Amino acid sequence: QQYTLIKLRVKEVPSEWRASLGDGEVFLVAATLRPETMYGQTNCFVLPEGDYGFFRMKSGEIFVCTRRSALNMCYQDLGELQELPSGAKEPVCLLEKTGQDLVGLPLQAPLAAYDTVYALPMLTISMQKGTGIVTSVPAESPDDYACLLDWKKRANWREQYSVKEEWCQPFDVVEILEIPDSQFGSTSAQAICEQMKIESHKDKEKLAAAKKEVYLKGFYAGVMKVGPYAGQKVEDVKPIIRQELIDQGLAAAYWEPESRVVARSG
Ligand code: ZZB
Repeated sequence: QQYTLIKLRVKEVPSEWRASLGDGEVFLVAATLRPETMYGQTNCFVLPEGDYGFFRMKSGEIFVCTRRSALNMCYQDLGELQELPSGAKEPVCLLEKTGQDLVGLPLQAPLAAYDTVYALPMLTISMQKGTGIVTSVPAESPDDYACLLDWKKRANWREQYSVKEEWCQPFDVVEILEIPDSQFGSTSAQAICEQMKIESHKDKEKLAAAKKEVYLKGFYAGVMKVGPYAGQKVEDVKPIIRQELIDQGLAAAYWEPESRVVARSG
């Protein structure tokens, strides 16, 4: 699976963390299949109980992600491998934190309309896929729409996960593309979540069906509404936008081996 690794720069690194990190720039790195939707980012998601590492890359930059994805990055020449006394090799990890520790970090997200977006919890993130960090595009991704709405409307969840209102409430959905002649219009995620009566982002089965429904339509029938390629087909501009992000140092190519389905017996 060929992903794009989007680099969300941490605008203020807590000073207690700096002793371990040195002076490298720190990025939460999110794996996406839809780089052309980055204009619509409103926040970023982490798994509160997930384990994340701060890994030093060859460039000197520090990427926050799962250990598993950091190891993949080393084999793709992004990350640095260090040899242990035992002879085993592993990525260079400067600091470890849980997702809950990352909640509330202020981030600069490439191409986003908002100057600063925040890391919020998402309880359904898989740590076995991508980097364990998910960037949020509520206009087009039903999971992201449902999750951002949960933080906006559920004060008790906000309290439980130490989410401040100012990290979610001011962030309206940013429209990025249009699906002509369809019921979905330019906020397909909201439309499908309402149509399917999705109650929360924990509604995994309905959300999987919703994602399937809008994914292909947005990609193959979508027309860009914002940015320098407004008016052009999503399918045509995706590779161009992806390459521009990479050339500007705002993203990197990231490849993931197809996940194997492990059959369990008994
Ligand atoms: C931005 C985006 C915009 C995404 C969109 C989707 C959509 P797939 O096909 O299952 O590989 N994602 C990435 N990593 C994880 C993870 N560890 N756990 C949960 N979700 C994850 O799906 C890849 C997409 O799932 C990625 O692309 C990311 O969200 C999310 F408009 O990034 B996407 C209709 C979907 N639209």
